[in-house]
Amino acid sequence: MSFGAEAAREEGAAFRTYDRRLDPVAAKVLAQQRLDSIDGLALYASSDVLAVGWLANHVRERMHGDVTYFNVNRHINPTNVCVAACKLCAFGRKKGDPAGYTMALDEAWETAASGYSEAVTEFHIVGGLHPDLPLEFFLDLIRGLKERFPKVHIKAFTMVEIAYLARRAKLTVKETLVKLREAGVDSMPGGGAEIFAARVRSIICDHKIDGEEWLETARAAHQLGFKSNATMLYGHIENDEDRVDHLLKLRALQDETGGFQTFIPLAFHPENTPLDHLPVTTGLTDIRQIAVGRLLLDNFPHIKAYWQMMTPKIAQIALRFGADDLDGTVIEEKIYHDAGATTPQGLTRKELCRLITEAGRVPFERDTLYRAVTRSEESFTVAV
Ligand code: V47
Repeated sequence: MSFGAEAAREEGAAFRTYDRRLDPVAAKVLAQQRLDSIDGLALYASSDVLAVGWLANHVRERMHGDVTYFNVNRHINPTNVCVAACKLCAFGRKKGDPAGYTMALDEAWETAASGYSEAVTEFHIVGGLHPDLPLEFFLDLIRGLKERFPKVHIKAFTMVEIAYLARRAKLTVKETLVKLREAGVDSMPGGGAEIFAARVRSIICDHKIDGEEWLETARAAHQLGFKSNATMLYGHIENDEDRVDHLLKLRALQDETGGFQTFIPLAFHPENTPLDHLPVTTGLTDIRQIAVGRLLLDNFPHIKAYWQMMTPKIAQIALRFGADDLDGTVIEEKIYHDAGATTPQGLTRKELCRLITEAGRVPFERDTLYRAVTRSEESFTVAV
């Protein structure tokens, strides 16, 4: 007897549900037709979460078989000083707060070098909207990293940070992006998208750029040839309509630019935030969010179960509910740990491979652009 994606296809595994509202959704998914907002709402409302997961897994296996991606990365958060004071955030500090920090350039470069002996292929760099650090500081930071680590891909700055840096430097977003590219930025992470709905945004992150500007900044980055990711923060005060609206806006931009690589749903962690009266999300909500993301975002190549946010246990289950990526070793995480996360600070390659293999999937070490990484001792080669 054989197992895995191919075996399931050979055996003609059939979709079954006791929720009749899922039948038209399933018919579309199996016929590879695009889902609409009504379908999205049915997926969120269905109590048959296993059926929702089956459909998402079907799409995931159609796109990737059993392959499951991970990378060896290091997070660097140069500063937590931030002018935005978002209610969703436990990481940011006002200027002058004793708990605020800002790395000197040397410190940031040393941080990049510290961690595992495993050679990282990606630096993931995000931080607060610092009122005093000019664009030039960040350009020097990136130039210094490229000089010291020329082989490492630099995935840096959310659309929110880019829009802020542009405004402070009195440049257009495009001019700012060109400068960042010249300094060595290779792609952008997906943060800051939160939920696009203005009603929700005005409560959870009222000082951030609005949803339109986030999308506009991502559009500009994609037009310049950058790849980026996209996130959605769920599990706070948003409703299913807001989630569907968010996903369909991402899908529409992806139709236009093709610049998104990966969708990463992020569960809200309320601890140490002004919204700490809200409950944490449950495992089923997290799993369903992965599945709905896979089903609505038919033009996104990858869906990431970010283990730091979901816990390794739920992320592992997500690999059978639509996710094909676990993110990476991370090494040191601040944003979720300030908000009460109890996950480890990092995982080794071996631990990530174990999670993937035990889920019946095949581990694939990727670089940021999803190319295969092959290793010998401490060095690595990217297959191009
Ligand atoms: O933008 C902040 C979120 C994001 C909280 O692109 C919170 O590969 C939950 O974007 N509870 C930053 N979420 C993280 C991020 C990310 C992570 C991993 C991989 C990638 C990628 C991107 O974290 C923020 C915000 O949406 N966030 N505070 C909180 N209390």
